This record gives sequence, C-alpha cells and structure tokens, in this order.
Amino acid sequence: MSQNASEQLFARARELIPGGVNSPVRAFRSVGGAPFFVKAARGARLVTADDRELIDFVCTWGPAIHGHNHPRIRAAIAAALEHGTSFGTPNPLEVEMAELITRFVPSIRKVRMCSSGTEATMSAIRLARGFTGRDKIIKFSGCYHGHSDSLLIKAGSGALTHGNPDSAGVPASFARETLVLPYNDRAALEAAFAAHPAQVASVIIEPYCGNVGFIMPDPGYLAFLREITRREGTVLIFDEVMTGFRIARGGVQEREGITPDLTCLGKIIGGGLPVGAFGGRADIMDHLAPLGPVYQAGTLSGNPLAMAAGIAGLRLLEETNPYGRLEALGSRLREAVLDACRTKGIPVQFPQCGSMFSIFFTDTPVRDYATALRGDAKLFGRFFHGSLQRGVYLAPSAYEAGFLSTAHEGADIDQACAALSAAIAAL
Ligand code: KE4
Repeated sequence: MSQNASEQLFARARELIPGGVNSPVRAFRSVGGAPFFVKAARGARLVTADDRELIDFVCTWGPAIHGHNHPRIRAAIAAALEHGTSFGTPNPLEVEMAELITRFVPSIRKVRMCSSGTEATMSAIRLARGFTGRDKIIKFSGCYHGHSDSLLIKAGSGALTHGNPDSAGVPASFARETLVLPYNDRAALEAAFAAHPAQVASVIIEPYCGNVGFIMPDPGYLAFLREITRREGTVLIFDEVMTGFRIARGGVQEREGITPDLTCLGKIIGGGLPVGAFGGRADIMDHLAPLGPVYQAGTLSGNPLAMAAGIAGLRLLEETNPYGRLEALGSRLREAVLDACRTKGIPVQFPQCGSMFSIFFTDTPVRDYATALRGDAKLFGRFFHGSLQRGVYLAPSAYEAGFLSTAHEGADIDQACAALSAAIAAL
C-alpha cells in the first residue's frame, strides 16, 4: 500500500529531526502508531497532510481557546506584520500586553514577557532564589513546568528524598536542590519545611494539574499551600501557563480566590505564537535586571507579532466572556463519555473544569500522580486510536489534559460526542 503524505513526511522528518518531532509528546510514543502531519487548522478542526479533517481536543496544547486561526487574531498579526517582525527595542504592544495582563490578573503588579512557558518558570524560579537568597525549591510529582534543569526532577523513593533527574543531562547537584512532593498532601508539605527550615526559596505548582491528565486540588489545599508558604517566607509560584485565562479570565487564582506571589503564563497570551510571561509582587519583580541583581533576558521577548496575537486573543476573551459556554461544552463532553462507559461497563474518571478535562480508565478517583498511574494506559491507547479513526483527535497520552474552544460549539461537539461514544462502544 503506498505511503500516505503523513507517512512520507514522518520518514523524511526522522532522518533529520530526533524522533521526527520537535517536541516529544507529538511522536505518539505513549499511544503507539505514527503521528499525522497537519497542514492547516481552522476553528475546532485540523486538516492533515492527507486532507483528513479532525475535530481537535488538543488545541495546540492550550493556546487555541477561540479555535484555530481565528479571524481577529489573524488580522491582528497581519496588521502588525506590515511594520516588521522584530525590533529588539521596546515596542508599544508590550505595554498594552502588560496593562491587559495586570488588569486580568490583579496579583500581577509587574510582568516580564519571554518566549515560552519553560522560560517563564525557569526565570521565576531564579527570581525566587535571588529574592530569598535560598537554594531549595519544592515541586509536585506529576506537575510539569517545562524542561529547565531544576524542574525536570521527580521524587526518589520517599516524598522527602532529594529529587532524581527526570532526564539525562541534569546534574545530581541540581536535583539535590529540588524537593518533589505528592500533590494534595498537606503532611508532606509540613514535613518538607520542617526538614529544610528557612531553606526553601519557592514552591511551584500547577494549581490545577494539566500534565498528568487533569487533576484538581482537594478543597482547601491551595489555601493551605498559601498559608504555609507565607509562614515560611517562601515564594509561592502558580504555574498558570496552561490554566491562565482558560479556567477563568484571571485563571485558577481568580476561581479559587488565592493570591500567589508570582504567576507564570504562556500559551493563550501568544494567540498561538511563541510566548511566555511571569509576574507578580512588585517587590519581587524589581529584583530583575536591569533594576536588580537577578539576570533574565530574551532576544524575542515581547515580540510584536506575538504581542499582537495575544492582545487580540485577550480582548476577545474580555468582549465575549466565553467561560459559561466553555463549561457547557466541557460538561456535555463529560456526560457523553460517562454515559458511553456506563453502557459499556468500563470504569472511568472524567475530571473536568470548564474547557479542561482528561479521561482516566479506572474506578479510583484520581487526586495525584500515583492514582493517575492506576488508569489503564493501554485501554486509553485503544480509545485514542478508535477516536482518531472516527475523526476526533485527543491528546496522544493518558497523562495530558484535553482542551475545548468556543469553536467546538454546534455541529463539532455533537459529532465529537457521537464519535467518542462509538469508540468506547467498540473497545
Ligand atoms: P513551553 O515551554 O512548552 O511553552 O511551556 C512549558 C509548560 C510550562 N508549564 C505548564 C503548566 C505547561 O503545561 C507547559 C507545557 N505544556 C505542554 C503540554 N503538556 C506543552 C506540549 C509539549 O511539550 O509539546
């Protein structure tokens, strides 16, 4: 059988790009099979190199909250493009973006733009260490904050052991400064601070986890985390690269009423172009160069095209306030999957908040990394491919979040629910 276009492209890509992809999750290693290539995207749909249309629940991992290639965002990029692509100087759009971010997220009194979520969290960690003069940081197993060395760390045998690198190439000396604790575990936090008094510069958390599947905090957990970090003089960083402007206009911190010291942002604020940002208390942010001793920089930070795209997307959120509609879409999808699994007799958890969700095939409620691993990943792989064959693209891993956009409304959500139900019935 002749190779289709995606197969031919993947064969060429594997010759020159490690694994044939520019980001590992795209290689389908977790679900098996070979990835398709996409040549266009619009609304809720992707168009593959083989001219297949797929209803997309990855939404380029979060940015496409208004659907792909939204005309307002496209027009904003085109208008900015008339004036050039990058200046390497301050530009008016950076100021407009900073004013929007600080208006949407009141805890952010000052903000610095960068070009990825990884840069945002890496810089926020360095800033917290520079501000406190402390070296240790705490993260949580299952939370992903991009691929900087200090954050590619997972717990050793016990929750309090020093982290082990999650990747080759991370020096053990770096891992020793990162403590990895179970999410949703108050005792582990108390014990970690007792074992390392006045040594912890920062706690960084995805307040709603989107990188181990979708997991929400136990009631009161985030308030506890805010209290203990305040007590310990530790900088609390909310990594809202994924949840910012998605869970609510002001992110999880608005929905939960918690004020972190620093927040990391990305994805939606770039409208699909490369972007990251970190910001928060002015007394912390003013430690950044050129004002203070913590260095951080970037050639394309505040890039005018990315700013134009992100500003258009944020203004669209302000004008349309889509969160009720996104919640309705998310619960519609949830009910369809739960009904189909009930009929089939398959145990399932479908955690969902607004336009973020995930599917764990287990009868155990998922509240942390350990319970997420109890999901049947092989069954998820079969579900993934059954859905793909029926024209629906889910995240190619049981340990990722799914995303909806306002463009899913109407025929697409109807078609997707029918396809997912059929895929479950065929398992
Ligand atoms: P980037 O460096 O990929 O822009 O952002 C890193 C990052 C930081 N914080 C959170 C909460 C994130 O979800 C991410 C990136 N998310 C992944 C999805 N699991 C991006 C997809 C990929 O790695 O290809």
